[in-house]
Amino acid sequence: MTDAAGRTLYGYFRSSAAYRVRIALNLKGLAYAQAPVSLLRGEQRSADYLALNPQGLVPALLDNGVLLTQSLAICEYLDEAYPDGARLLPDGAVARAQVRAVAQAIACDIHPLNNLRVLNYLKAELGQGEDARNGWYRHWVATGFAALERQLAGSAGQYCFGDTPTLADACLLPQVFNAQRFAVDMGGYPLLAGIAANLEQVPAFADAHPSRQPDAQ
Ligand SMILES: N[C@@H](CCC(=O)N[C@@H](CS)C(=O)NCC(=O)O)C(=O)O
Repeated sequence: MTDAAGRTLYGYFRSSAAYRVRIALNLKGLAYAQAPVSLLRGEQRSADYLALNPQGLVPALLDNGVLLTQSLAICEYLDEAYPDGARLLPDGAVARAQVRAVAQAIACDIHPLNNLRVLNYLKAELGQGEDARNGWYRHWVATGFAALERQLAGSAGQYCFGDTPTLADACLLPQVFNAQRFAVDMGGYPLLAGIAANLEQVPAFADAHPSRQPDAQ
């Protein structure tokens, strides 16, 4: 399944990594088809999908015959390959490094600890019950969000960096959505909660919301 623009996103409606890429594609104004990979049914470990992405993780993006993986790499690729329209990274080495730092704090330091396969390992291999798994989840989100709340105090406007959405915002909103699914109280992070509320009003972010995807259940 490839659309007229030759672009297909392999993802899952609730995957925060796929959600980041949907936001990036929307911000760039790039049309794409979706090929849902059900994490609930374990389709990310099917032979067909592993042939595309041996990591067995979503998202993967097929763009004009080129298969790309890793959400941050995909987002940066889109920004470089399609420089017209919104920019996910600002001009200037310092500003770019600062945006990447927030994006990576979420995508590399918070999200991987709370990924499905990690939670499943805690359950199946380490015998941890639901309360322990939820405690683990909330601990790592709280650690990461507390640091971001302080870090963004110096840069935030409507969004993470001033009043223009960036790659940092494409990572933040999905992580906040994910945290709310696990009943994390956002009251302790008023700045992050406010930015997330602002982002929800931006069409590129609203259209990427899990509830608006073809595989939403
Ligand atoms: N670092 C990867 C992470 C991808 C990732 O962890 N995807 C999750 C969904 S958000 C996944 O496919 N999980 C499947 C599993 O845990 O089995 C990226 O940013 O693309």
